[in-house]
Amino acid sequence: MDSEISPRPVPAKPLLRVLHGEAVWPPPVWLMRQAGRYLPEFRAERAKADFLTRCTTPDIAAELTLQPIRRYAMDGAILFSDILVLPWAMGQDLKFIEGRGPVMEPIRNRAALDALSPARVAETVAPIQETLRILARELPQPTTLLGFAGSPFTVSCYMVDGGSSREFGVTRAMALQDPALYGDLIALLTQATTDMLIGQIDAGAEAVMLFDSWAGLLPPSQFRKHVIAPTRAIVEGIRAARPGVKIIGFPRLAGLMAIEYARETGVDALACDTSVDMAQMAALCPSTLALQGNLDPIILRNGGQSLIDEAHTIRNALKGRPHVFNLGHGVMPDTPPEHVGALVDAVRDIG
Ligand code: 1CP
Repeated sequence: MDSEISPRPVPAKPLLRVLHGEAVWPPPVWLMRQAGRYLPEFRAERAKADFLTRCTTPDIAAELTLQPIRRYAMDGAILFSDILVLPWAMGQDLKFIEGRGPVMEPIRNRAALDALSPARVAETVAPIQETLRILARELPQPTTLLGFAGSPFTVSCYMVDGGSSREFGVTRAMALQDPALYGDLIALLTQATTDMLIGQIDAGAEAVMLFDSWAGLLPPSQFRKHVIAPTRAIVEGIRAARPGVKIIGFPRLAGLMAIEYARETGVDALACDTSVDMAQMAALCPSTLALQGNLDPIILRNGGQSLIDEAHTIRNALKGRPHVFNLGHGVMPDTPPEHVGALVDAVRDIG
């Protein structure tokens, strides 16, 4: 049918088409943290191995990635892994503690930074490459396989503070008080992230996403230095090595700085957090820039008619523009799985 309407061959995958700057209706949909504790089949797998083992055992990681695809036929499948796998692969001690989150041996001086070994990343992440190869074979044809990494700033927050925090005060103080040390850490992460993402692409990732969850903590001068500049270097590094691969950037809670981020980094898609009015963002960005987002995860957890209405409001605000429907942050663990089904149906309903 499509070929009768459009004379040119259209790539089959809706999500990739949007990342190429095409408006697709209804928009493709996937959700951040779509593999997670809200799914009973995820909790069943979870009992079998600890988190890092799950990330680095190809059969388990592939299974966890596929679970939400089987249930909801999402347009995107995001590799099951974590942004903290990179510092762990460089030799930094990492544990995920129930109820507390990640705990790392903090990097606070030159000796600790020098002890990190980017040379060992390729070997440590080899099982993750294998996960991507399995997924590239097993995913349904229309589903786009997404690789990812944390952005240098957000990963540095966990590395320097040593775990989760609301403010990441130790990291932000180091950036001001010891700019040489902090700059070297960001430079190390920029190169290691570029290399790791190229490795993911070579193993089958069709597009990649950079999570900068804590970007909004920085004032503009620091944001330009530690978010925009490293992200631009990663985008340029990937483009030079693997031309044509699409990149999604997520500068969470960056406010107006997100516009400068999109322009200056050259990402193909800007993922928007819950605070963004998508119609306003669309008016402020070039029409070829894909926007991703941005339903509030609490609205998803809450369900009901307000979920359907809000999903339609976001979708309709971006009609005619390249848009990937998603949340503004990850699925909450206590979200009823049937709400996710209702959301996907609402996004795809064009009746
Ligand atoms: O099994 C468990 O309970 C562990 C929970 C879990 C999961 C499922 C963690 C611990 N990480 C993940 C997977 C994960 N993390 C994915 C892959 C799959 C998917 O999205 O479906 C991705 C893309 C991430 C990315 C990630 N990890 C981010 C960026 C996105 C965001 O949520 O802001 C961050 C900040 C992390 C760090 C992290 N990993 C896990 C925890 C508890 C944390 C700390 C979060 C915090 O500080 O608030």
